[in-house]
Amino acid sequence: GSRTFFVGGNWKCNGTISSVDKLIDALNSASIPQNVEVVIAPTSLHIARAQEKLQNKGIEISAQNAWVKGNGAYTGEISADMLADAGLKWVILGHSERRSLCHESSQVVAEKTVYCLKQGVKVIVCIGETLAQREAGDTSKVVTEQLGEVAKSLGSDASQWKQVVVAYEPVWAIGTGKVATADQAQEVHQTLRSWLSSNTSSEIAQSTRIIYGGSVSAKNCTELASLPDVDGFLVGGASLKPEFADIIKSGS
Ligand code: G2H
Repeated sequence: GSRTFFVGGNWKCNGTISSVDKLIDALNSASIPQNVEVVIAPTSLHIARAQEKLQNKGIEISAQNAWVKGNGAYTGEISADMLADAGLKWVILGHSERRSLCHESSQVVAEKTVYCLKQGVKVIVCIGETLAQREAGDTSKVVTEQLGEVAKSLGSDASQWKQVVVAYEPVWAIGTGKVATADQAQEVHQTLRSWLSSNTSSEIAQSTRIIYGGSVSAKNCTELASLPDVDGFLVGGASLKPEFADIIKSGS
């Protein structure tokens, strides 16, 4: 297709100096297909270490979150200004763990998105429904409302959307080993793309990467990667294992 396949590795709150070194060593010897974009997200503490060690030019490093504003009296936070200054090209925003555990609203996620883009940091924005929402038949409504907050801010500015990857991560599939079926994933991805087409522009809908996250593994990635509206993955647990290399290959 016309969209470059995107594979993100979200390391979440995991790692030691030595495990980071080992993961980066493995990634340095991994072959990254020309047509696959690979981004890994270590913890804030481990980013500098990963930058130092990473030699594979096919891989970029991402943060897992950023503060909603610039530098200042915001104890415990990291700003997009710092990410940009450190040479980071990407940040993950609105992961469901941050939405549920840290009470981040879609409004805050949209604000963060705008701020990060302004600093020149590209955004992987996460959306997804809970099991209860899916069972109530609210999946489309929930995910389009979540994406809608971002769209309210970005409008139909294609140059802004080019810096955004949308990660659809059904909450019930995250870290549970319960991956969405191909039909379930394709249905939501298609819904999101047609929503983008109606609410931004067909150009933006066609060019925006919509990636899937939630228990992606070497076993299930090939089928998911073949779906017309799945443009890559955000991988959690499996990004800490050797199988991450196989998941990267599924995109080529
Ligand atoms: C979803 C995903 C990565 P996992 O959170 O963002 O994690 O692959 O462990 O379900």
